[in-house]
Amino acid sequence: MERIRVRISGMSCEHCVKRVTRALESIPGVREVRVDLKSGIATFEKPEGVTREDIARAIEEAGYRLE
Ligand SMILES: [Cu+2]
Repeated sequence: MERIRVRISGMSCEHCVKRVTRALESIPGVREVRVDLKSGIATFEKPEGVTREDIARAIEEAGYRLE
């Protein structure tokens, strides 16, 4: 597991934060998700096998964008 940090665009309220948090948590093995609305930054732990593409897809399916 490694802790990573990504920036997400399109979040405007706490509902967005919840949606993004759930989207990230839906990726197998991802845990300890923290999403900050003001900065748009999410941090979480992920297994080695989870790629940036997996993360981008989950975020886009929830209606947001990985920067
Ligand atoms: Cu919102």
